[in-house]
Amino acid sequence: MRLRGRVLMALYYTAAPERGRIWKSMIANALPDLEVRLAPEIGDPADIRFLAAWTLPPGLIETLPNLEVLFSLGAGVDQLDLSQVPDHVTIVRLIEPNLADGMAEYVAMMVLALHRDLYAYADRQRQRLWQPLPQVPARDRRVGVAGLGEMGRAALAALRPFGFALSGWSRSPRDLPGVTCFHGPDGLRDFAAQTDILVNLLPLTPETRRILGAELFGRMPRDAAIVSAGRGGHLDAPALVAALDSGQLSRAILDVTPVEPLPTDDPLWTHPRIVVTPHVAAATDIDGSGKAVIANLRRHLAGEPMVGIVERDRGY
Ligand code: NDP
Ligand code: OXD
Repeated sequence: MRLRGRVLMALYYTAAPERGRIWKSMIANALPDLEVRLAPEIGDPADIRFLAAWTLPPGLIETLPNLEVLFSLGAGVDQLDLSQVPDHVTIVRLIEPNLADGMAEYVAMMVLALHRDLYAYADRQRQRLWQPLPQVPARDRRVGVAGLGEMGRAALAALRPFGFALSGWSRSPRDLPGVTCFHGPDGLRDFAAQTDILVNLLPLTPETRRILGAELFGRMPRDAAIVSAGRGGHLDAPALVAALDSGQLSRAILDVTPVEPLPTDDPLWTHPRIVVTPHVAAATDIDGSGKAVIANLRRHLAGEPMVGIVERDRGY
């Protein structure tokens, strides 16, 4: 594709600069007329039409008068301060198959571990206790996924072959084969009441902040468990500890925590019924994400709609 005039993209790959270099060469090969500059060497800020970043350095956006598109380097956009981004700039989140595949693996691994009492047996092993637990058939285990987007649907597809009783919760009504779907705040009550293992794959928005809290836990069946791989801001950590300590919840698996990295003295590390993984459920694949951004740049430059445009009023 030939591009008209100078078209520039700045990459803010601050956490993993080598990834920026790989993307730069991928984009140069795919779109030779697009000049990519790696931050902080972005040259004249007025040249920049596209920006890719995980987080935004404060004040950066206002120095880019010709910015058209901001690409999030992740599926979520809450880590970008959207209030900094002028209305005319389109915000695009990352949608690519490797991310969904990684999430599907993580959710399947953790739901099976809870369903088959892996952590209870690990506790018993430490006590040298040869003591079987009753085995619950998958059809009697109710697994509910909060968030029926790219991640939630991939997780449900991975869980389906095991025969779990599946349900899901979203903002608007959804219809997924083999999944009992709930939506909206009223639907959340019914969804929670019939969920033994709740998998959180929501985006973080003002409506979903601290949604994993006392009210939701109290509505779930006693002894239920949660797997949270959305965002740490979804969790009310003291409420989780209280629910675990009272026996309302049996276990929690947290891939995301209110503060990341989780401070070494945080009680979530040492709670006997919490498992923490360091935000690794679905790692951004450098090749897949580069290809997804290139495909969107091609669409945009051809005047076609991009995939993954964020609706600002919804926050995701
Ligand atoms: P999508 O935008 O595709 O899906 C979001 C889903 O959440 C939709 O089903 C949406 O409902 C639902 N939702 C949003 N707000 C509400 C609400 N207020 N009430 C009920 N449902 C709501 O996002 P993805 O599936 O791609 O990603 C989800 C999140 O997963 C990301 O934002 C990120 O935080 C997290 N993530 C974590 C990773 C990790 O490694 N831990 C990796 C990748 C993503 P509706 O269908 O009606 O729009
Ligand atoms: C994402 C993430 O949003 O990795 O992509 O959390």
